[in-house]
Amino acid sequence: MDLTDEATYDRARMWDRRTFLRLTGLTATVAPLWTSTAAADTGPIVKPLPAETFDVHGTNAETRWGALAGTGNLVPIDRFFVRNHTRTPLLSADTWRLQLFGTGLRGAPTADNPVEFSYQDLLYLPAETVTARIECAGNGRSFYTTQQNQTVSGTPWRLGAVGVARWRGVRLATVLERAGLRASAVDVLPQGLDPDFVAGGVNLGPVRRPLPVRKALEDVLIAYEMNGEPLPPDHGFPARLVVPDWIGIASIKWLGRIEVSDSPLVSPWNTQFYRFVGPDYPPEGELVSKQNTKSAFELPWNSTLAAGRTHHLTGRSWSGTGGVRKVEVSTDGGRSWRCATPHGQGRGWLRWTVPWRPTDPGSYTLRARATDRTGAVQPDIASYNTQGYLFGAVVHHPVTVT
Ligand SMILES: Nc1nc2c(c(=O)[nH]1)N[C@H]1C(S)=C(S)[C@@H](COP(=O)(O)O)O[C@H]1N2
Ligand SMILES: [Mo]
Repeated sequence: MDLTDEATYDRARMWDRRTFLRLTGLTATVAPLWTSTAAADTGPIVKPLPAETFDVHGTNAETRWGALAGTGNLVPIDRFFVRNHTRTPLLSADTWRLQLFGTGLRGAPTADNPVEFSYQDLLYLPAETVTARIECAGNGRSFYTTQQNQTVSGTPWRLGAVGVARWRGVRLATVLERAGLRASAVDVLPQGLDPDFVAGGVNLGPVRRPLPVRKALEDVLIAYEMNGEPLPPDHGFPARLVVPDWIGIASIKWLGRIEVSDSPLVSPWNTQFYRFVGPDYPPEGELVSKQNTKSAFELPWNSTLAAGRTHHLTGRSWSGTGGVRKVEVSTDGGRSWRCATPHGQGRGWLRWTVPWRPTDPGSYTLRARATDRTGAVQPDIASYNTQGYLFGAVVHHPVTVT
């Protein structure tokens, strides 16, 4: 960080003082606290996981959609899903460094002698705020089994592995340029500081997945704030990537190192996982990068509704392929459909509502289907892949009317 550079100094001076104090104050007080109290006796996730808000799957916690009813466009931190390959590491912002190295940087710095940025350095760089959705590629996976009777491997999420937040941080482009990005660079490989991931007895190393420089320069953020708070430990403190519209694994948490290369990079997270594999795909599989389109009701699974009353069903639809144009809802098992009405403002997804007055008690399935801006409609059947990625078919949401 060179404060003799006039522009840099000016930005430092102009920094929103409240944010600055809050973030820097935090590094002195709160971070050591986490280190001393939480390490021994918490599970893989640090924040509380009340049963009415989360369904826990091993090291992961999914948001229960009923817990989003009545919330605004952003998912509050205490309800935001957590996807951990291993566990949340407790890092100190004081000792943390972001290290960049590789043949795609001027002078080709090595991993042993990288270009470094401290937490303070990031805070001094020009900041940007974006509202963006993060969604796990496996979101909806359980429906391959429950709706399509297919066997898939991986965490059996319903639809709660998705959330929208306001992220503040530095553009990855800014950091890459300051680190000396060369025109010949093609890929970057961001790595997390969480423990190595071991699968089937094999240590696959730190969680990491390459990203083309083209995407890295377009809209990727190195975020240090979430919904106006310093990034919470479970969501990547001190800093994480936010890669809009791409599958969640691209948004590496607890960012520690970024290799920048003038040749393509690989990791198990783009060669072994997060590929479509199965009868409909080539033998080597197909890379999963962009998210698809999904819809969910803000109702508990198997919830009970009173007959003879009007219920204002609410839900949200979202798409990695350029936003949602229209949402239709069926309350009679897909025989008839009517348009839902959008409500609220905000990016990341479309919130909608539709009135429903069930007359007769019994079991019903609610369905919502979105049309994206390209005109593509959520299908009835999702195309099978062995790891159950990108379940984009219409979900059958069971409710009981009494
Ligand atoms: N270092 C690291 N980054 C990670 C992961 C991880 O386990 N380790 N999980 C990824 C996956 S698969 C997803 S879906 C998102 C989830 O982000 P969240 O836990 O903040 O909701 O983080 C991604 N970044
Ligand atoms: Mo994920």
